Amino acid sequence: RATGRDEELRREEFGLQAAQVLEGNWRGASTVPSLALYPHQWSWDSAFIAIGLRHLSPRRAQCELETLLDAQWADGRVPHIVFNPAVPLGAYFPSPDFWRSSTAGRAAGAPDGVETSGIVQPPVHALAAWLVHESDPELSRRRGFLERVQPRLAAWHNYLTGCRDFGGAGLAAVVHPWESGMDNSPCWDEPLDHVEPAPAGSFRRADLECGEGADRPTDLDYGRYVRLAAQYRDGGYRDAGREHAFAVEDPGFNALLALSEHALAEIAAELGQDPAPHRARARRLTGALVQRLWDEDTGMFLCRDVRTGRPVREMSVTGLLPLVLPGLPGRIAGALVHTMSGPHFGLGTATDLVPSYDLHGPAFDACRYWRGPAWFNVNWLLERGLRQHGATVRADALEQALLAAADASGFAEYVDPRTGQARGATGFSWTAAVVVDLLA
Ligand code: 9WN
Repeated sequence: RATGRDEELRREEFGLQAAQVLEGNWRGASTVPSLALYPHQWSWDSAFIAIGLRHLSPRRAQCELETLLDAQWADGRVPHIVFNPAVPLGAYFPSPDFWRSSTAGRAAGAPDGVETSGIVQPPVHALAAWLVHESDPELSRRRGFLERVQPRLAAWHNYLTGCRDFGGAGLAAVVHPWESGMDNSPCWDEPLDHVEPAPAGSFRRADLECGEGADRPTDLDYGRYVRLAAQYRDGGYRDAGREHAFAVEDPGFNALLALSEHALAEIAAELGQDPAPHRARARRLTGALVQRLWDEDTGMFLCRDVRTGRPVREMSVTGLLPLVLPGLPGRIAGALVHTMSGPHFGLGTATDLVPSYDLHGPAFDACRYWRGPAWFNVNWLLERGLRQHGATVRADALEQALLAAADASGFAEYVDPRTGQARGATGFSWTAAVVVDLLA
């Protein structure tokens, strides 16, 4: 009994530490992912942060999402960074003077009052909004939270399904590796191969001043990121009528869009509207994912390079993320669980958390960002996916592993998937947020 009590106190203490991380990273109307490395608001980070914050302050969680949505562009895109004007330009690269949203993005409807980037990140926001509502429906109704965010979330999804369906199969394409949220995933090596990097010395990487070089993307990666972003900016952030040097259908990105469509259906029903169009879109997206990106040989989803029409034969965790979808055919869900637990991702054998990339892949690197390390937001999604498809024992084990790794690593940004050793920043917001959510 004494042990049980100790355990309870330990959990309580751990929950308080997670809450302190979120409190320390709160900037008055939104939360930074990490104080030194990412001193502005990031799009998909804020969605995960709101999912944690809702247990501490539903009011603040609503504010987190609404601050982000206030920076939405008129064409519906939700920018991947909302810049804090109080932060010096040199603190993060690329800074507002690179993106120039309020001038270069004018035709696409960038807002006037705030500087943002011009690219997007995975659409987890409607899911977050629904979960935030559920945490305190009374407050949410009183404040008209869903009434206010719903049109913006719908416009966001319309942008992705309307303006980004370059391949014509009903899936949204990303036009920059940063848009996937998995910046230097080996999946982008081939599609990036032809992109001429911006000259070394034409930009200064602020990330290397606070991050360990071996944990971060390479200079060659950055040269290409800069080239692509500058081209997109110089084309007025237009999507149609131009050839994109990088255009990829990413299974994780599209799975999160479909999952968020399910959330939009819940939101519509709560507001007394017809949920059917959202359910139909979620089904269409799920069908397109299966039809277009499922790969029988690897037992997972693969990215597809829209420019060449070819699948990218790299096993990245993004290809496991469709497990979050309730409407996934049982056969495919079963195969994903099998792949996750097999030699390539090693869950339950070589690893306790799912790595970001194939443990035996040629590009595997246990330290370098999205080329191997395990990430907490992604594992939180996979835990939900396992539970969704009835793999309760595995989901429980993953939940425990996630909590243990966050605890042992000081809420790290990511960890070595084999040892759990902290990599990147510590005191990282979405890591703390998913801990708060799992402990609730
Ligand atoms: C570029 C903030 C973001 C995350 C991304 C992660 C990293 C940025 C960077 O940090 O990307 O957007 O500068 O490396 O890859 O997923 O949202 O935490």
